[in-house]
Amino acid sequence: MEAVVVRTAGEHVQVKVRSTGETMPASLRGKFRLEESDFTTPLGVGDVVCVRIEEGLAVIEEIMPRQNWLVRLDPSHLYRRQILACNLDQALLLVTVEAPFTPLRYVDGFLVMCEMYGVPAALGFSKADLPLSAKAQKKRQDLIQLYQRIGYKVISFSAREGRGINELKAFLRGKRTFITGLSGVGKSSLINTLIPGLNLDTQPLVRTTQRGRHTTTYSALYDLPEGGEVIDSPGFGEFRLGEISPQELSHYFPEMRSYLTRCRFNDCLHVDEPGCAVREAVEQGQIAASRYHTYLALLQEIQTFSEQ
Ligand SMILES: Nc1nc2c(ncn2[C@@H]2O[C@H](COP(=O)(O)OP(=O)(O)O)[C@@H](O)[C@H]2O)c(=O)[nH]1
Ligand SMILES: [Mg+2]
Ligand SMILES: [Zn+2]
Repeated sequence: MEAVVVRTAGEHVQVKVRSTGETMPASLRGKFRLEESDFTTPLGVGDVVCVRIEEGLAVIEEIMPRQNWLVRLDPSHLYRRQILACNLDQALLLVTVEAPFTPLRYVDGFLVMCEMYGVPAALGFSKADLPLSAKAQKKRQDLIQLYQRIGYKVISFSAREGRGINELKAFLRGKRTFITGLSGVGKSSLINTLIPGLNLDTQPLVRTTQRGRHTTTYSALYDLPEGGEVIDSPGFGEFRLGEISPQELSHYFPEMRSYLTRCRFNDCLHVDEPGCAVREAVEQGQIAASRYHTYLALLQEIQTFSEQ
């Protein structure tokens, strides 16, 4: 029988059987663990699987080929990779400039990951109702403009007041969307707004640090009332990239692509080589300095990783 993985929390998996719509716990046969031991778990939310039902338990016999996936390096193991979600139409990162503070490096890391795996990415600037200082307000506006100019879809919204929610609903309708962002950005609050009656747990920020608490410890897929599905996830702290070469990296920055053929050396890494068109574009303001800084930081991380 065919089923879809609708929840993963470490080894604990739940599937929804296609024919009956029933959700039940699932177990993985040992062979999957051996075959894909460089992964933390061999499957992710959104995977299509073949199951055999045994006393209320779905025994997973096969994982069907994936259309795409999002994968990061597992922060708790040097070489292991972690599947974040599979078979996605798009991914949405929630961003806040304050409460909690979302580093740009985090935003760009997410966007590069989505580019690597061919998943269309969008940004949701959440908590639009929060009063911000003039400086923070300007920063929020500047960032929205920066990412729009690069070509990413950006939606500003408030789960609390409803501002922007219709635009979000239109964006999500009929699609399967992976939703992520730091703890406390409002992922579960948004999903509760989209799906009345769901009542996912939400948690106030830690007052002194204005950071989120880890409430959601699993990834789970939910059906939207107007069609489509969203995947809620724990607040991943970082998106470390595996399986990527230094030469490849700049191709995952869409605004750099048109300059790449104009560098003097065709193996230019855009660090300190003479005649680098990317660096020139940064100096002239055509490529944002913040994006270039992330590029350099990611490049260093990749080079360190491949030397290990
Ligand atoms: N002011 C305001 N607070 C929000 C909004 N959305 C979420 N929050 C608050 O932010 C905190 C974290 O929300 P939660 O949904 O648990 O974040 P998650 O960790 O990303 O799932 C909670 O105190 C929420 O009430 C919003 O649109 N406006
Ligand atoms: Mg949550
Ligand atoms: Zn260059």
